[in-house]
Amino acid sequence: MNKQAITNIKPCCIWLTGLSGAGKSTLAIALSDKLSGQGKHTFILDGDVLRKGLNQDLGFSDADRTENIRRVGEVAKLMVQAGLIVIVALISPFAKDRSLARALFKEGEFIEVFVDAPLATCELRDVKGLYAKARMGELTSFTGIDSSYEHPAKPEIHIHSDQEDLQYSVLRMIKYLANS
Ligand code: ADX
Repeated sequence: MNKQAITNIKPCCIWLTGLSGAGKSTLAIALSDKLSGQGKHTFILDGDVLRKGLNQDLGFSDADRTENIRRVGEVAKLMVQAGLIVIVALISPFAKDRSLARALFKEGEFIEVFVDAPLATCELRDVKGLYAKARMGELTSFTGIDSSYEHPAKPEIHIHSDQEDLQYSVLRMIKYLANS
């Protein structure tokens, strides 16, 4: 990937969706680092971070997730208008909510990336110990356990994070962005 290709990347919203533990935040950071290293202005909107501030009043009911995604979509839109490359990392489990977020943007500005890892893999990793808690009934409405995740039907990019090397996935995303 040459510098010229990266220079051509326009302000946009890269929307990473997938199960908890699928690797959305890791990908967001790696992509942001790569773009920032080439002088692009990026910002990561990560569910775990936002739920401690802007969205601290929200839980994990379907309605609260819808509101979470709506707010993040609106913030991302403003940031794209300000000229940033925005990387969103949210489970965003429901197709309807994701398409409402997409509808906020101009054609081509919203890039849905399905960060795909099997539930069994995410559960085995269990980085935050939340799957174990959900299995024991200490956490309810947990995505993949007792709350559903609707796979994106036609994501712009589909990443098998359990099979692909991280830097290869970053390269795939940058190639897509540079050619769109
Ligand atoms: S979303 O469904 O509304 O898009 P979001 O990405 O903001 O979710 O937050 C997900 C993060 O919240 C998970 O990575 C996990 O750390 C934490 N979390 C806590 N409770 C739950 C739950 N019931 N379901 C999913 N994630 C949860």
